[in-house]
Amino acid sequence: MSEISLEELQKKFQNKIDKDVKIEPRDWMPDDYRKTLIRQISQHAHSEVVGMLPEGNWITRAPNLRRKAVLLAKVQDEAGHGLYLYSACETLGADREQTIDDLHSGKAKYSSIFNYPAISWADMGAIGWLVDGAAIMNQVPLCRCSYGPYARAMVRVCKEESFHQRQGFEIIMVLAKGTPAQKEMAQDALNRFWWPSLMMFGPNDAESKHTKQSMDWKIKRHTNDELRQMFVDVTVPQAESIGLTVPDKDLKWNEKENRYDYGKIDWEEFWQVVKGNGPCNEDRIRVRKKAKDDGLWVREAAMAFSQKRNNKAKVA
Ligand code: FAQ
Repeated sequence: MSEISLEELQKKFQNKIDKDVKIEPRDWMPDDYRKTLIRQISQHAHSEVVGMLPEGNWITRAPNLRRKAVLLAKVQDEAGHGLYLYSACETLGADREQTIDDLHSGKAKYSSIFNYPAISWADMGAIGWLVDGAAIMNQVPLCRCSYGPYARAMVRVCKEESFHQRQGFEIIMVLAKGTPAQKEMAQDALNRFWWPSLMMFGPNDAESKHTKQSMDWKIKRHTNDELRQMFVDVTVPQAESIGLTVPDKDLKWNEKENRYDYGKIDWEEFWQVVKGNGPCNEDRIRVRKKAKDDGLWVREAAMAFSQKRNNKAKVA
């Protein structure tokens, strides 16, 4: 059988990208394509898992049984998203243990948004409405990502995120229509989560070092600024419809461009949070490490059980 040259492999790969044919785990792919996917998918997986913490804190404090059951299901969904994503990452040859160790050592990133504290029940509404809302805006286009396992994982993730977004909006809407104190709580949550939610989309296009290449490879389908703009355009009318005010004095409808103009994002704050200096960074990693240590006996027991079953099967 004749050997396929590197040039031919690259051509075949590019052909698939051009024709929107998915790249699958056993297909040849450029090293940098693989590296970019491992970076993005592992960061995404870490975000889902660290993202369980702010809401997880409120499960025991939910105001009634219905709210508790819904929040519990939502947080469990995020754990599931982490699992699909760690699995997608493994199809690229990444080692899951190593990936998680990189999170714990501070080498790997996760979304900046989860380094902000959730201090009131209204924050559960704001997280579902704004954080899941931003996540959906970013992830729906990822369902068309060129890498098959990531794209397919995103289909289910987006369905679940859309339920999360609605449950969050319902919480905030009920508070916004409640007593003056409840409305104030809802407004306060919006004030604290608005700007960090806009930061979730990443640096401005001019500062985004990966966007151009990721768009060429059809991993990303929109730039960071395009997605941020779509999020603002969809979310501002939602806030208005429930009588809340978006905390941006420069926010204005731009008739000519058919979109909102919005104020300047504090990029200094963003990079400080990404570098580990946000209000909750240390605590988030401490809790994740503890969860790994505390769960060791469960993993050992599962391995021992599986070993025992394998041994029995061999004897039979
Ligand atoms: N936080 O060149 P770009 C969720 C980093 S899931 C921290 O623009 P790229 C569900 C970036 O990694 C939320 N770091 O990078 C949920 C890069 O650093 P590196 C997570 C950030 O990859 C809801 C550097 O800055 N979603 O919320 C952030 O082209 C509620 C330069 O940036 C995903 O991960 C940030 N916000 O674009 C769970 C979606 N932004 O790696 C629980 C998939 C950028 O060179 C409760 N990811 N950086 O060291 C993506 O779409 C992309 O990776 C972007 C960044 C858009 C996040």
